[in-house]
Amino acid sequence: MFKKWRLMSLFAILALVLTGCGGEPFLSTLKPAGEVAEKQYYLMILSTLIMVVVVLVVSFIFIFVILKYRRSRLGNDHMPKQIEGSHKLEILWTVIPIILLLILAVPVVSDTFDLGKTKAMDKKNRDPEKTLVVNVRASLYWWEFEYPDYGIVTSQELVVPTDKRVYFKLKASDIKHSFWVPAVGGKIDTNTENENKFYLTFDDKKSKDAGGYFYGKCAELCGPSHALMDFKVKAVSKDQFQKWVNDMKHYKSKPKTDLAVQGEKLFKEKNCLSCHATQPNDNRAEAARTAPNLATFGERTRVAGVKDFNDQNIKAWLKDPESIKPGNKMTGTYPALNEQEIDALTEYLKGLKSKK
Ligand code: HEC
Ligand SMILES: [Cu+2]
Repeated sequence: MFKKWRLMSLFAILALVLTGCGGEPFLSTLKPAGEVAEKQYYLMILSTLIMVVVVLVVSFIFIFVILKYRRSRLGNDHMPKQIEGSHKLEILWTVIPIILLLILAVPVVSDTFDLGKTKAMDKKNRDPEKTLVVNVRASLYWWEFEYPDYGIVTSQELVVPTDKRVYFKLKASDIKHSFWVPAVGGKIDTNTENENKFYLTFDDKKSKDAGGYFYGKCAELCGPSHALMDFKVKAVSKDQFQKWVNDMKHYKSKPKTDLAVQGEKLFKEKNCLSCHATQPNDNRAEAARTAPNLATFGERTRVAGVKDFNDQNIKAWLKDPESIKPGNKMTGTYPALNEQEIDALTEYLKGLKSKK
């Protein structure tokens, strides 16, 4: 009896945990926000349905047989009808699973091929307004997004137009990571030895429901800060996207206060510039891009991908990045900063924006 209760409470907890999965439109696989996520969602529903039907039918037969053929009902000497080698039954229980597998296999295979259709991105004279390509590069523990057609590099926050396919070319700079925007689709591995390709679409209405931002994650265990390797996807209308591209192409950010000017100077003196670019038209070799591009840092919603964007968190990051993301590649690479230097750097970084 006691054992049963233990089992029951386990199931109760499991049910509670699972209800957590339904959740937020910016993060939930169960609230698909685009063509790809929808396809993946319906495949999930279909396979679950088939499994449920099989479990129900088998359970029903099981219980029926237990009840109907009890010894107390039929007596000790009852000998049931022998069905060994029955053609009818053999055919039945071979054909039914085959049919179920076919129902599952046809949409899975056809969707898999559909979702892998990336030819459009390799066309020679591709029009970026029709077929947008973004190069994604994953590094311990941050993300870089390059728009090769526009000569723009950003990091941590991916900006995309809604209601059209956005094509991604993905790789990793150090070890294997995996690109995943749960509400929109994926995941797909980012490897060091080859590039993967796929596309996603970001539904306009659903992205508004999600507050304009989807959450992205690294989905491949990559080290102590793997769970903190988050990014954001800002999904905007096509017009807004073109405006953003234009702002980024004509990027000019000048420090506005004395403190910010001081910060800019420190940014050079303290070695920051050796890793971080502060211009979006960053045309260094890819391998030389060793840290997040900070050109639009002042427009971020998060610091280092995980902390709310405010002065306190920027300062905490500059003071001791290790306390926020263990094992990150910035820790210990620059001389210790005093309070005043941190204030100045914070002021300067906050002013880095594409919009005037
Ligand atoms: C050795 C290269 C290196 C140096 C030098 C360096 N950083 Fe970083 N920085 C990084 C890396 C790598 C990250 C990403 C860490 C992560 O998220 O795992 C980062 C992250 C950041 C972030 C958060 C970025 C974001 O997109 O939210 C800020 C802000 C920052 N650095 C500022 C500075 C400043 C200011 C200095 C100089 C005092 C500096 N960095 C020096 C490599 C460096
Ligand atoms: Cu990772």
